[in-house]
Amino acid sequence: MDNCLFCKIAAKQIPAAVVYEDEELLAFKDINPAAPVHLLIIPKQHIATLSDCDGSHVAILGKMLALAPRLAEEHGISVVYDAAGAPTRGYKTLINSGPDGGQVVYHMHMHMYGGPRPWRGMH
Ligand code: DGP
Repeated sequence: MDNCLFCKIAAKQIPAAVVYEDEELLAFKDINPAAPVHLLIIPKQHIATLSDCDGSHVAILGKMLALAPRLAEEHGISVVYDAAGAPTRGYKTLINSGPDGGQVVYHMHMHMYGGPRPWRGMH
């Protein structure tokens, strides 16, 4: 898409702090982090919102979700179990869709938030 910010980031026309890239996906640091770790995972292909997805997008959606635990591991926010077996750390994954969903950039993306709380504007 000609005027899409995240298409331009995917095409390296606009710089970003890239943390992962393959043929289909890109992940980079959010420019305005709401948590100590705040990453965005995008498909390189332009998909405006989750509402534009159907069964033909199962693979790319699955790849986006499956990338999260790998990035969590690399950024120190994976769920780890303490000596008593209780979960510690962890992260939030979020896809905003449309105005009521709080979406601002109309190239579908999944947020990953993690790190010590509090986080800005989130529970
Ligand atoms: P959303 O509200 O779900 O559409 O979130 C859009 C996010 O994109 C928001 O957290 C800020 C981030 N963002 C906006 N512009 C840029 C940019 O130019 N670079 C980077 N890295 N992130 C951006």
